[in-house]
Amino acid sequence: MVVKTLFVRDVFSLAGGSRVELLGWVRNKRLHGKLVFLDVRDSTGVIQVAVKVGVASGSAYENAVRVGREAAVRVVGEAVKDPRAPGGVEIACRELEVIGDALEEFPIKPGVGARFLHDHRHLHLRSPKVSAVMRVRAKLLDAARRWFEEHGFVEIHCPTFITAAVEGGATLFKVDYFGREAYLTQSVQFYQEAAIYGLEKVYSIQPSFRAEKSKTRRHLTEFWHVEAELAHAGLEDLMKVVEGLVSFSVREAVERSAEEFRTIGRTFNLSSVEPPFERIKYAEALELLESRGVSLEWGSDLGADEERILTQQFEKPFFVTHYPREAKAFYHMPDPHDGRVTLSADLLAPQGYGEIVGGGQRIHDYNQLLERIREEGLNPEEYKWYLDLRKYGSVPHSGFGLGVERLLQWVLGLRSVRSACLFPRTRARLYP
Ligand code: NSS
Repeated sequence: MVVKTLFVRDVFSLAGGSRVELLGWVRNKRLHGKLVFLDVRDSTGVIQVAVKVGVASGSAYENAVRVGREAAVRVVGEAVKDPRAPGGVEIACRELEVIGDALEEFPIKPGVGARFLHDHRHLHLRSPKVSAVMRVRAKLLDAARRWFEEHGFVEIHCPTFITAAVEGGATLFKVDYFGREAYLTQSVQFYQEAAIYGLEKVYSIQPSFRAEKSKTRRHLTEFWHVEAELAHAGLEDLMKVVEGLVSFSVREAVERSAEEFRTIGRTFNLSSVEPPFERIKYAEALELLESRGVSLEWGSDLGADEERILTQQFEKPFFVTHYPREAKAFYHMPDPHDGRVTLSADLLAPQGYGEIVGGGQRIHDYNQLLERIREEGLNPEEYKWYLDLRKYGSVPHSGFGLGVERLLQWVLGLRSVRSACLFPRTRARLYP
């Protein structure tokens, strides 16, 4: 009889004695004399396999007794209803082939600490929880791409090696580029600004690098950055884009991931991404903080502590706009009605999570940009091509960057952005 190889998920809907074949890994094993229970996992779930003397072949029983956790196996048997089995179905095993044995005892066991898990991330990736996070991540980015495509944005791919800072020199990673000093990109913004003159609306999904020295739950040295830039757009247009993108992508990812959310143990209320998102000015944010007993000096950027306290007062993401010039990079457009502040907007996730998006309107006037570069003590020579963009048909334009791991941290309720990455990179972690 020809038996079709199935996924675990499909076996659950098949119970009733059908002959099935599965390819999976042994997650757990319980020995009860002449009966061995194996929990066999594949990418779609876990199912109990009962290997019983008399039902299973002799070699199947021997293999079940000796096989180690995380060995790769091929199981052939009948899917039968059994109310005692998790999920109500088990496989009555006939044949058990060991495809790849576990050469040593699998090191990940219940009770090992977070550090141990990160040191063994290459093995921990097999856990259903990590897989669930990666699936939600993929769905989120898929939804983001669909949103951009439906709204006329063109995906572009920008270089990683760069010659001048976008977001300040303090977090630049230096690399030796054939004897010249180069850096890893912190943001593809400047390249996107160049691209809008041909394409008008562009987006990119690629890694950014920052030599973040402090150890926090929100900072990686390599993170995935969703960035977009639009010609002929001001601050309000930009906020509409961010609002549309974030609400659509999160709703789609949540609606298509019910099982993953169950695995992770997270409930996410979709009303918390229902547009519109509130907009408050930086000055109002300072007042709100003051009312909570936190005083922040005008001009300082909101730090992690301030954002935590501020966002605890919100149930939905909200924009903080009009940051002071001194809190933002040189390219931000000063507000024509109040030169102390910029036409900038960050999107903050509620309930203590904090900033997930940073963006705003760019200076499009050549002289104004040159003046801001000089004011910041930067060398205009290093920004020559960027300044060039303001010489030929410059137009008002805006853009933003969204941190993929930050967004996932909030949506999935993760303690740290590290859990949102396959292999996180931080100051302290470059391995595995
Ligand atoms: O520094 S940002 O606020 N803005 C920019 O880089 C702009 N040049 C983007 C643009 O307008 N095209 O970073 C944007 C977002 C920020 O809100 C975070 O969500 C994320 O990028 N971000 C990070 N995530 C994880 N780790 C680190 N270190 C990090 N830095 C920024």
